[in-house]
Amino acid sequence: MRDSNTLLASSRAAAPIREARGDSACVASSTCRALCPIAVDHKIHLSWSEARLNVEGAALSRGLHPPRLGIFPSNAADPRRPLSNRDALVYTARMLRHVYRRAAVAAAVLVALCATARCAPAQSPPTPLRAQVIESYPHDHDAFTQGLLLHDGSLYESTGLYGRSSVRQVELQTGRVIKRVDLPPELFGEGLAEAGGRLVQLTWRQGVAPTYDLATLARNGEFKFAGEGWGLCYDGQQFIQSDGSNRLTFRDPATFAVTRQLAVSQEGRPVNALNELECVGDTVYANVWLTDRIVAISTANGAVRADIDASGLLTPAERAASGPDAILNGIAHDPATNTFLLTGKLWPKLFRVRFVPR
Ligand SMILES: [Ca+2]
Repeated sequence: MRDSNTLLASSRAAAPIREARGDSACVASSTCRALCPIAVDHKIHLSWSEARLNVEGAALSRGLHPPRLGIFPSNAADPRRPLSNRDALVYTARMLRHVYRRAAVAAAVLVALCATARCAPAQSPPTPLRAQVIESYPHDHDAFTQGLLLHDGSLYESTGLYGRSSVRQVELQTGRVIKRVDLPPELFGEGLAEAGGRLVQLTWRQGVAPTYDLATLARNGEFKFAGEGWGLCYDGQQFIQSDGSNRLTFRDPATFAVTRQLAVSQEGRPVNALNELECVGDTVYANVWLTDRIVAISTANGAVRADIDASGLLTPAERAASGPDAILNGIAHDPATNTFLLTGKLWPKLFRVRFVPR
């Protein structure tokens, strides 16, 4: 298997195999989905840059350094241009040749099975849900909430703004701050997650993520990272980070090194401005910045599974009194009741909600 043309020729020759098996068999195949990220994604009209992101993520997850792939010539295409079917086939073949070079023949058959428009499934619309309020609690209306999490029944919060950023342990029922550590004035606090008895707090543009002892909130280290920090959650194996784009970055919990990246889309369109996150199983819940919307994202393929309307939590009077910066931002899952705690920047209240059909 010397080049992509050989793979392409093999793919064309194998087309009858696909037809014989039927599209549904291929669509249902997890192997197909795992090995053909572009082929599956191109059906939902990812752009070149987004497809590249997913290929690089696939390489990282297999221990390869993305630049070694070299499958996307820098001047090959407008990065915003949607992939055509042929483009997807060519680059899927090249990706597979690099990632699975020892199994190139099998890869050629898989390309044929997976990298066709009819084989790859379109994204189905997300389930429309809304936030049904169960209970509300007081919340510090001076807290510019950037991260929220519940761990063993204790509520932790990260706040932002220069000179006002902090990490707090908060009493849920009263909103009373039990413990608080302020950040230096040059750090702008962002997302917060817990792993192995340690809290990790992102900062916005400072490239540093301070860590804290969960019991005392004493600062006990820091990670360095590139780019902007927005939301952060921990899925039990890896940190998952947002940066204001439609990209989720998976990070090693011990080193914070990037292990995978995933483009988030809804019915083929990128969902940008992903902000505060909450990991629940194989789903990431994300606030969409400047909106009352939360999206539930599959960590398998970046597709939005549910689109949640969280408007109407504050009354119009509460909203008006809180100012224009008082936007929804803060999701914490309570596994004991399978409910969610939601709040916002500078909000006077925190809500326990259930996501129910609209
Ligand atoms: Ca959270």
